[in-house]
Amino acid sequence: MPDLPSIYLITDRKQIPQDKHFLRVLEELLAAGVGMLQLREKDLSAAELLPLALQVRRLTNKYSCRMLINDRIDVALAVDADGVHLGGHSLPPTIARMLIGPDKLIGASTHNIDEVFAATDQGADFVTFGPVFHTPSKAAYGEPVGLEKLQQACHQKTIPIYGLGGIKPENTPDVKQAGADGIAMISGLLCADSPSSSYHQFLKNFDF
Ligand code: TZP
Repeated sequence: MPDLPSIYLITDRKQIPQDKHFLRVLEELLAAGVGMLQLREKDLSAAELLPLALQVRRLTNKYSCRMLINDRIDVALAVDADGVHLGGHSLPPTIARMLIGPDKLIGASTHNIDEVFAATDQGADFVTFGPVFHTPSKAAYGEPVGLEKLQQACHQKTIPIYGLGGIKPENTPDVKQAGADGIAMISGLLCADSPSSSYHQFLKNFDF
């Protein structure tokens, strides 16, 4: 099983406060110690994503942070990312594994225990599970699954689970208590007044 960090940063450059710069916010978080990042910029075509992915690859290399690309296995290969993160509309993990090889990471988004089992059977290395709570990021992710469902999934899983969706410093200990191996976040890190302080707070609250 890969040794994964307890915090998984997911990007959405559109949520960056207007007075801030996406890559500078990322660099602040990487310098603070974020160890795994998913570049998730779903509105970009492959041609638009590639130059951004190359810039983020340079930063993640500089700070020894693992970088996964959401959905686009081709772009992940092109920038020599550490892996891909697959959603419900992506190629299945079995096919992704054939394409990216045995040494890369495959993450999968899940919303219920059946999806966790399916992702596990298909060779994913880890899953995100959620939304656990109401998320400020968008209603598009559906109704929150809640801590109880997370706990049930965590008790039955055999690969690491990251709780995702509406994770804040104050509910982080509950996610840990439910049995999650880590927490995955967009707004909690990217939109914080001080992203680096927020990262340290999350870390403290998760690894209590
Ligand atoms: N999948 C389920 S919830 C979510 C995704 C990508 C967004 C989580 O965003 P936030 O801002 O960390 O609540």
